[in-house]
Amino acid sequence: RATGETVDAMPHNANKADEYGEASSKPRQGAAVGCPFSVGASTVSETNTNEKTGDAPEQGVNAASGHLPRVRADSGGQGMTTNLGVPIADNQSSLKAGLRGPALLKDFILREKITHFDHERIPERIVHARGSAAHGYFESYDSLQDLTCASLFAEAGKQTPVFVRFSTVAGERGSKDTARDARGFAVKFYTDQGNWDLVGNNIPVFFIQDAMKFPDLVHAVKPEPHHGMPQAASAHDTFWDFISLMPESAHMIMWVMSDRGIPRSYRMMQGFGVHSFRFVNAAGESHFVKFHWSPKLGTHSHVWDEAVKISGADPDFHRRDLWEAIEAGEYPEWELGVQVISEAEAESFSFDILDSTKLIPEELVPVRPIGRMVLNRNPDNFFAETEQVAFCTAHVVPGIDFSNDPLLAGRIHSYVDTQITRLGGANFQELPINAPVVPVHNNQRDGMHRQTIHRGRVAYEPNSLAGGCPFQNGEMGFVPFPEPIQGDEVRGKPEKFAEHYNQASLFFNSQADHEQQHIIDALRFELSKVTVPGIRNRTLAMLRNISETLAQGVADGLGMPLPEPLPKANPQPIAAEIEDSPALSLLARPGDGSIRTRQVAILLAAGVDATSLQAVSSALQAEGAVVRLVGPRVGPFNAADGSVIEADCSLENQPAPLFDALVVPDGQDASTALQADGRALEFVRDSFRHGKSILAIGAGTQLLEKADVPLQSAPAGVYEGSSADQALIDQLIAGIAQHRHPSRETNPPQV
Ligand code: HDE
Repeated sequence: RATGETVDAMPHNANKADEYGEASSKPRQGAAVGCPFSVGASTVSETNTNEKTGDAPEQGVNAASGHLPRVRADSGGQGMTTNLGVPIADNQSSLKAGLRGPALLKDFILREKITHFDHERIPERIVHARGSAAHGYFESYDSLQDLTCASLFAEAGKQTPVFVRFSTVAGERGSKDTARDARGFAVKFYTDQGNWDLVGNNIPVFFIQDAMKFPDLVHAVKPEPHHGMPQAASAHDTFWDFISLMPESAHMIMWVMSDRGIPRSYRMMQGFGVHSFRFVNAAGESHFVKFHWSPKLGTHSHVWDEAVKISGADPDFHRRDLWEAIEAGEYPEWELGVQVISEAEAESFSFDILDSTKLIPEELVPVRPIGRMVLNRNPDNFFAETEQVAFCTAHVVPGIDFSNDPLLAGRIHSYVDTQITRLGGANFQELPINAPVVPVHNNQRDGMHRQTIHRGRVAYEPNSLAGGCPFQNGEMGFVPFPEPIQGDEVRGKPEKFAEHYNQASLFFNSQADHEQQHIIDALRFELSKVTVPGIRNRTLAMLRNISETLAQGVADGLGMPLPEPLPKANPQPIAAEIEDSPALSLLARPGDGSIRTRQVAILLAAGVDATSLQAVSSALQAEGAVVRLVGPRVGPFNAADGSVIEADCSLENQPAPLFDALVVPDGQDASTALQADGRALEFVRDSFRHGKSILAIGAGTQLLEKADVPLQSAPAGVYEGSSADQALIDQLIAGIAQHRHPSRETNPPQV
């Protein structure tokens, strides 16, 4: 929809009457009425005019748009055509032999339209089907030439366009955003030496050690094959059956069951390359590296009850959050850091750096910041960009190479392979979103949907007819690190891979008290959905090897006795380097302390005190928060002073879990009306239960009392006052900046 004026200018469909009876035999009136949307009225952040039709597109600030304009289309001011450019006279009725007669096969316009429609869907991704993406750029802090010859790190300030897709793993394409799951964090760098895809997750480790087990893992977590349930959930028998038989998953399970599995926003989670990769410099020297993305807004999560309720109220919660922030110019930003390890150091650890179920604690090897990434443009078209983007771990550039992690090896094969089915052939890299910004020259030819028109008669090398072109780049090209390799062919794993619990314990022990409790609660929930007692029991036996407190807490929650610990694959204890890693808690990254983009609900009803409402609203907006006025219905309400205040959303369409904080302004009549509305009481209770900051002014406090908020115990993050003075508002702002107030949590919840 373009603008308000355009809609008002078209109060009804003036062409409609021409579609019936005699009038339909004459051609329609033409473009003027049928084309109300003027050029330049796009809702996306740029006006995109098709280069083929004339004006050059506006480039915006993002260099990534540079290679997309040639394929962008915008129908503003254009007449409708078939796919072959034939002008279409009538888009309302099929061609018939007589008004009540049969439709005619020769109606190529109808047939083209329906045929195209019939083929609009492509297979969804086997995992990570549900996702959202954005364009942006990466900027290098320094020259990293001592470590890598990768051109994107060549000098300080160098910018490289990126396209980033975030995703859940298990759910289908239309599933909810707030499922408990790992999140994909896939970054495509369009470097000037080709595309590099860093296809990571928001969790630095993985469930399994070897690609051989990936299909089993995915079959176990996906909906059970006989009845297709549950959707986007790991809380079922087959998942926990597999996990409890695969103790190497213990560490990853700690992460997924922690608050990391239910992030508040894609903008507020870390990302990790997971595997060890190599940086290789121009002299051919190699270092192992682990990649870390750290969000400027800090790391924050939902609580489980909130995530469950959001999935009903707004299944697109994370998609909307990312989209709206970028449209508002609040560009999300992450810092890229690397842990750099020499071969010798790698040997010295108690764990194997080729084992993706292990991380390298930051206390052992600090993370060195090397650049920042800013996402500053939403895609123009979800399908063409977010759906068709093809990330592949095989896409590396000179200066970046693989390690021998056996999980990574499988991925190097899998991603290219899966795109061939998903995107319909071997030419998927020619799709605009996948194409590099540098020219492509080789002798690969033909295949489904080939776009390039190769000229000349030579498609082989060596050749003399084309002067040897395209020629090999030699040492200027991608040269694999010449790692000396020796060994027998064997199906097996190195010794250190057999230690499964040290880092699971490290993670659990490094969490704050409430974070530990959330892990216990999550396991209680998941295992209570498991119907086979033996699977619950075996999982408890596995948890005993991680932490007795954890195992006992979960067992109590299930009403079960503790079983014997699971026998260990490696009965010899291996001493871990450290037993506490503060960096593993979400609290380690509180963010920049601002409340920018935080969503705050101000409840209102007839008789609300306009002064306190407006004072809080303006103060919050001045801090960059997004304020929504929530009424019993949308539309205007008379305030106590006779002014009119418009509610832009309602208790019904925008319930409490969608907000970060709640404000109840003064106004006796408004408070009385809200106290009589069960939805308003639920709004307060959910805000309280989910640890949100709550401010009540004057008569607004009565609503909190009616909702059983235990005001007498002065709960953290609940602020009251007789008027909206600055000190009170400052308390609220500081409270929102803390994200939430876990000290209010009780088990079970009191409110
Ligand atoms: Fe993936 N994974 N994966 N994965 N993965 C896919 O590729 C696979 C793994 C990750 O936004 C698929 O294009 C194997 C680890 C992300 O488009 C597929 C193994 C990590 C995305 C595939 C793994 C990931 C995928 C499905 C074990 C974190 C979404 C569709 C050997 C480091 C990318 C597709 C996007 C997608 C295979 C394990 C992250 C089937 C075989 C570990 C973020 O190729």
